[in-house]
Amino acid sequence: MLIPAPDLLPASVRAFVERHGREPSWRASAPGRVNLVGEHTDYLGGLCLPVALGHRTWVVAAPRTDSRVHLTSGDALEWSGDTSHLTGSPLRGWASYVVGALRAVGWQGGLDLHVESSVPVGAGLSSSAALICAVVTAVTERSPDDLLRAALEAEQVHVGAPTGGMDQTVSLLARPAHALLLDFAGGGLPAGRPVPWSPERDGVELLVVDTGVRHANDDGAFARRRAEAEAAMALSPDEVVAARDPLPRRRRHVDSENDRVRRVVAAVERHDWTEVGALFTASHVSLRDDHEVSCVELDAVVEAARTAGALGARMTGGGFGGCAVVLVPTTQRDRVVARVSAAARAAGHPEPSFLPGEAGGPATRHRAAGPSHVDLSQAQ
Ligand code: GAF
Repeated sequence: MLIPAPDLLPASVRAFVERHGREPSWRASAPGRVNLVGEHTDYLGGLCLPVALGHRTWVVAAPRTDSRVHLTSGDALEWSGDTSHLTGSPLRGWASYVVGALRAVGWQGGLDLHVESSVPVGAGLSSSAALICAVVTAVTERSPDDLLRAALEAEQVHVGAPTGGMDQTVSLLARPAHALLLDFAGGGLPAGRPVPWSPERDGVELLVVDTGVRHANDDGAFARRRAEAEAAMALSPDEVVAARDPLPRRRRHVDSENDRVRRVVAAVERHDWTEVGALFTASHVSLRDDHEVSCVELDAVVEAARTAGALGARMTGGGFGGCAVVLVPTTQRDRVVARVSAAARAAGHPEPSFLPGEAGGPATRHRAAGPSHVDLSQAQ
């Protein structure tokens, strides 16, 4: 019923050999993520609390002796260009993330590269950050902070998506069985603190529900919301009171969401899952009504999950489609899954799918003889 997280390293190597005719020199993978709370706050110097997923993106690659860059993927997607593509204006489509990552690390020369992924694309689970982080991890050996700088530059400068930095940070720096409390105050790389996150030990699970509604962070809606929120945060308290709708609501979302992050961390640390669930739901209401980044399908998932026995639920990620996270007692999980699916069917929404939300590990280089996991968070 839950889509398990597969190990796609062997399939990636096999596909590379078939499509590029030799063994890859480098193998790496990086996780997608869900955010527990703290949404649309990273680009405003605020707080967020993401976890890495078990679902990952694998990249295997080898340098070429000519100047061709030849990219293939498990979806039969293929892109080929000259290294001249590594400079110039942003590209579109999936290859832009790979090329953006190569630009950001200053890649010189030709390259063959193959991608396999179990992170659903456009589902708000940071498939683009997982791809970028897997590429920078595969083709360079740098400190985690340098990899993070490159990953941020790839998406924000070379792809041109106006995102905040949460996704790349957790993909590169996550710890298994931990959430990562990120504080973006100060403008540079965020300060991070791992927060132990194992609700399973108390009979509670995090369930990821993919509504099947797709979106992209570079499609304009995200940028508009970001601009409004930035304008709202630049106002003094008096100006907020006098400002025209929607600015006061955007401001209220950001201020209340930062406060909820602090309260969720405190509740997690005292294992108060009822309170964590209530704060999840309050976050969803704020994202729906004040920040206006939800959609009917996400609202329906949250409502159905809650009435079926979940402790709380909320949309996760950029919104406008994508996924919800549901905090549910394990004994109620199957019932919640059935009721969420039934509600979607009754409303004529796409059939949702369900992923486990256990907190996984960070981007990793794999040695040739199989998945020997080099934990980059320990590498500095
Ligand atoms: C997207 C962005 F990429 C993140 O930086 C963050 O702003 C998130 O939406 C919303 O919290 O995933």
